[in-house]
Amino acid sequence: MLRYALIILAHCILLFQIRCGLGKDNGTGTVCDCKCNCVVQMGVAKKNIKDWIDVPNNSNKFPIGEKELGSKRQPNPSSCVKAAAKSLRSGIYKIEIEKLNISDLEVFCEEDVDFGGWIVVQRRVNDSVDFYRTWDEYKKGFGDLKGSYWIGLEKLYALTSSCEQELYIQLARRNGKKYYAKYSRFLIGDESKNFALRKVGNYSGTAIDSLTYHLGVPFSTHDHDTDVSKKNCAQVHKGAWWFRRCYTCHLNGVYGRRKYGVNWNSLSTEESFVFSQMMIRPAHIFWRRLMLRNSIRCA
Ligand SMILES: [Ca+2]
Repeated sequence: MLRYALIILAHCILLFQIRCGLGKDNGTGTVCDCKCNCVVQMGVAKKNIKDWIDVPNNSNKFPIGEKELGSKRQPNPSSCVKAAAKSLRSGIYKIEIEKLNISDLEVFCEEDVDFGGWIVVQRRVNDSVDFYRTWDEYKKGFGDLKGSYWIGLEKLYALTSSCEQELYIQLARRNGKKYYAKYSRFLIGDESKNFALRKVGNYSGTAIDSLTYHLGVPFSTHDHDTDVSKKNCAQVHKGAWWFRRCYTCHLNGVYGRRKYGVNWNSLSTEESFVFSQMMIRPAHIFWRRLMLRNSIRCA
């Protein structure tokens, strides 16, 4: 009985914090409820992140784990959630990847999708960048940050293994229709595991799940065949991916080629998408920071 009472009490506290945080900051003076539209909630979320960033260094309101760095130059942030929090604009920012000893890696931060704070790790917009490349090239990364781009498996491993990440995939058809697939977790293994796709979490979105089929399999390139098929999937399909036998999605295929193109089979097996973008963002930190900020204000 006591257990149920505690569960109900915990729900009440959580609901109060959400309503209090969103309601106080939406500028309307009204308490926000489930009818709030996404635009309002996105604005509130961004405003709260911006406020948090603007808190003076000597404030005791920083979330646990954040330290004042005194007169030393502050290191670059480790994610787009913080890197783009002041401007709230999509574009190129510098982040650090501690695991690789990189202090100023330029990345593209996407601020206009699902509350922002996303690091773009893959993008296809045209055929100007060749994606039929070697293991070393896929390991290091290639392309144009503002155009077609692959961040590199080493960096993807370092980012996804440093803290829990979620994944957001955008797709667009030639007829203009847009889709998305969101996965609650995204983790790949290190090079000794051939950067295998280790976690994808739960799917949500409009694109229908095509990625979970690839869970647990290593990454393959034409010069590094690790797929379970007798053939070399990367060579046959002119790309590189977490191939199994061979794929239900392959966003690194030949741009514009219908059959071996930029494919997402649950939507269409005979179509190359004209736009794809894969993005990652820390899964818990984003919401924990937002809620902490709100709970401080409401206290
Ligand atoms: Ca094979």
